[in-house]
Amino acid sequence: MRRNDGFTLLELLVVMAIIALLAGIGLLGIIPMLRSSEAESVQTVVTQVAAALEAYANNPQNGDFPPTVLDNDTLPGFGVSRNDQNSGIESVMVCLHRPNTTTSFDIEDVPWPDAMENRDQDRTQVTLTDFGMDNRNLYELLDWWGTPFAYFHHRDYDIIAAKNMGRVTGLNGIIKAKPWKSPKGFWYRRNGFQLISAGPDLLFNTDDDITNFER
Ligand SMILES: [Ca+2]
Ligand SMILES: [Ca+2]
Repeated sequence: MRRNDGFTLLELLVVMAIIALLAGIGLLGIIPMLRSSEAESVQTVVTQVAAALEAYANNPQNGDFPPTVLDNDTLPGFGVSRNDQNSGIESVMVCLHRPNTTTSFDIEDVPWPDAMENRDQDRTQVTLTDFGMDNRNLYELLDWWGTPFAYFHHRDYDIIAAKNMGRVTGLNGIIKAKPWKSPKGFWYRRNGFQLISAGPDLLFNTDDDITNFER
């Protein structure tokens, strides 16, 4: 009987160890699931903004995607002194929210708080957007993790990559963004644009980036 009790205790320990192991695996399994739901939200917003930009380009009044950098050619009378930070996403925000513009993208629909910020605090003397009192601010759209999106018009892919020009004000200072190339060496969306979230690692051009194209 004593010997049987011993085996029972050992069996109990084995069962407890297995339960602990399974619980550990279960907890580990939940962390990537949470991450992926955040990434899913960002992917949805990328798709929504991309659709709004396609509609923008298809509007004969515009005839093209927003430029990578706002200037007087694309917005006559724009007249801002540029600081070369966040230029792509600022251009997207201005183009989608210019006064009297209709767009399918509504900043209020972004499912995380504080998705719009003017982190580099650049402003202009002309009215840019229909954002009420703050319509002279050059705003950035931020991803779930607080990094401004990067945006590149296809005609600028080469020069931005060559000169390493994509400067974004991340949470911890300036980070660099480049357009993405396929493994075969072709630009993704070479006739369109690239819209890129840096993802949870807060860095661009790494595997967790969330983009408007399949990689
Ligand atoms: Ca800004
Ligand atoms: Ca990244």
